[in-house]
Amino acid sequence: MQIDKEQFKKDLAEQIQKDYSQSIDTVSTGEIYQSLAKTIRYYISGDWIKCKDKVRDNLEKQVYYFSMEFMIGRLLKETLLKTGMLEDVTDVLKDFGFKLEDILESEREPGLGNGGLGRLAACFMDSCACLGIPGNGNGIRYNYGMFEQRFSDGNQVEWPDDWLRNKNPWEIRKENRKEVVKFGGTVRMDANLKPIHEGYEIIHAVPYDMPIIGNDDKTINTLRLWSAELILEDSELNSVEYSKLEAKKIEIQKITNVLYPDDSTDEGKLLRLKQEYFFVSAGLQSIMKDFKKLKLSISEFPNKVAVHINDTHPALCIPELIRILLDEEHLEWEEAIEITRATMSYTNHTIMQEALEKWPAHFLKNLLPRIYMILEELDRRFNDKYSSSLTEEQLRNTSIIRDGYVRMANLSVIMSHSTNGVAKLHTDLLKTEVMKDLNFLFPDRFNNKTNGISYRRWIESCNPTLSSLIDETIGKEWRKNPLELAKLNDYKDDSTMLDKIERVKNINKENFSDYMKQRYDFDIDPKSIYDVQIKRFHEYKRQFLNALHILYLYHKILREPDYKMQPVTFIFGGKAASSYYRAKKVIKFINSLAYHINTDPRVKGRIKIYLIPNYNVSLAERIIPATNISEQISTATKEASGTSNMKFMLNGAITLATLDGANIEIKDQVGDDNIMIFGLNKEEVLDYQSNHNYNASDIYQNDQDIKMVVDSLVNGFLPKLGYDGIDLYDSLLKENDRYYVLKDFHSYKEASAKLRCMYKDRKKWNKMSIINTANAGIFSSDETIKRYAKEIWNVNGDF
Ligand code: Z57
Repeated sequence: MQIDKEQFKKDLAEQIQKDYSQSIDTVSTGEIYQSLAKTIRYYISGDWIKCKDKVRDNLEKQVYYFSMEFMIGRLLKETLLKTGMLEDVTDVLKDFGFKLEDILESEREPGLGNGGLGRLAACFMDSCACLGIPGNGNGIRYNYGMFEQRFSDGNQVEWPDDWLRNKNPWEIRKENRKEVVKFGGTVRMDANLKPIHEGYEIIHAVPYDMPIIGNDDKTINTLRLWSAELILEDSELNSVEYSKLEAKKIEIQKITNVLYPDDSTDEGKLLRLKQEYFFVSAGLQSIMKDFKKLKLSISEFPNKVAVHINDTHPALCIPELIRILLDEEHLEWEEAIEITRATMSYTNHTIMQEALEKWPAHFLKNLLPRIYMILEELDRRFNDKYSSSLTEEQLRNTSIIRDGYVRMANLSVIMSHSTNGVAKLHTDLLKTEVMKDLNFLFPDRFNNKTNGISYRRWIESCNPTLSSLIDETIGKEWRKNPLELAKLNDYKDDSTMLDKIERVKNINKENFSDYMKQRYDFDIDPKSIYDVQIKRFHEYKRQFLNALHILYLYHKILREPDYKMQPVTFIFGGKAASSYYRAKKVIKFINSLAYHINTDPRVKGRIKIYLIPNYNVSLAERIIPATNISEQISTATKEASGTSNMKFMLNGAITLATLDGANIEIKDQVGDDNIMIFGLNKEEVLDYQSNHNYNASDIYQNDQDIKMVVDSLVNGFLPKLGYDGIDLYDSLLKENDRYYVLKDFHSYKEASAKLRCMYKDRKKWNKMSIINTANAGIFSSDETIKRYAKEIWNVNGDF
């Protein structure tokens, strides 16, 4: 967008005056941020309207991506980059005496997600807009986002994340587009066998829309987040008791008050179920309203609307659409089912049993009686149709309702036309292990869509130094077509280029080190290797393995005071679910280890370790460009895909990895020489799991190094850890090490040593680095989204 700087200056000053009744030289950076964001929002509003009109007038098919989480990160810088306003706005702010950097820092990050799943949704929305695909997000406007993580005595403490306190300047409240969501009550059949739902409670859902901006402001889509509110209709005025209003209001607002801080665990809570139905029902009702305005036959619905279910959290989309089609559009069951299946598609993000959602049937029956009736009918029809062709076991594995539980994953596969996994290995495991019986019934529905990442945020915006070097070297085309990065392969032996690659990384490392000093008063030697593991704390991700290995190095240095090694800084970042006891113990372990190592003069200049508090998108943007080694060390088969692995690779880090998730595809891209693989593979893990022949105590008893390291969890070697090592010790020896930490210990240790040793040959290292960046093109979420658009949603865009 071409802007007139002088005009923009006036508009900004005027906005500040309107917002604060103050002049620009008396407001804070936080206040400027608010007014600046609003000014930009007004600038793009014309394009936003045009885009909505175009989609409607051309009867274009639209995608609605339903997700409990959209971890969109800060928006100002992205918006300036995409609209091409970055330079002009920087100048305008300078004229007013402000630094853009400071304004950017004052934006609060919207914490509307936990981890990979939520960030993926954000990358996908970005790609849809940039590819000109009419794709909208539908989710929840949580009052409190992901908690703020602090440490006290090495323990994680959760603080509320009051992200809306200073208002969200990007959103627009649309009260006139509110919907009514019904909970509770009973259903009876009238004389014509039509269901009558009575005695329910109504909750109003008010949408807040945010623009999702494409490149060169070609397309602006909408992220619609729903908020639960008490809105009194005139008709109710006589029936509500004034004194009870406040209590009722709080009760209602509870529904969208907090984001569940659980990642990959099934939190069987009634409130969570309410959240799920709330945004599903509001979203589908509003989609249906828009569709009805088109005056088409209802059978056209799947030709104009694709609904995507991001994990099973929004799986109630299925019975909700059927409800609307039956009860409000008066269709017959067969047609309602057919339309619903043709509309819905589903992505599975995990094979971890504890994360596959199951709801107690009575929950659903009480909270959503009409929805439950529909689920029962779907289950009955499924049984009718398939019971004769399936064994009893197959039927048990596939049916929707069993043993008093409604299984959301089965529902999603049976009632959608597409189920995809998020990396090749993950999809294979779905088809051959976790969902093998459903795959037997519906082989054509299963497909793979390996995850991807947005290049706008994960290189162009967060790593301008590397981006400019790439521009200088191969031109700017890669910014539109990431596969062009492959041209960098021609420079892998060009020593000037390799020097430049090194210089860029060093600049990024210095910047990061400065930031850490200034923000956390932590000293990092920019010459040390930056070895990074940033992700949610989960046993299967094995931060524990990483930390045990650091403990091993510590012992080794104490034992061999002259041990020579490349200096390394181990950096961790991540939150543990507040209820995840063991993950919190790993955090405590790392913090204790960090205390002892960082204050011990005997290891000075060799190893340092730091767990950065409150890891989030903004921190990731600082850490990833500065990283040398990317730790992707989950137990094989457990990490569905991973996406930080792709971000690191793109920014030139070398991956230290197990053969899990998308690591395998990264290896295929860069070749065996440019990644460091270790550990058990899928076959070995599956073999241990089915034969129950893994014995962790054996390893512990027969291996001196391992014994020493494991013992020092409980023998007082780390005084700061206190008794908190006991649970971790037990996880290895009493619980037989469910994630094969001890089994993989040695191969991890050796892989790590080898990789750090390779850093000495800087030329070779830089070559590996450039090869990683050059071959990261296929992991652009643009590429992923093109496949979703063609193979699942059947929608068009400008590609
Ligand atoms: C979540 O972030 C993921 C899976 C889940 O079942 C839930 Br709940 C949350 C992650 C996977 O663990 C990653 O491996 C994957 O890359 C990401 O989803 C996006 O697909």
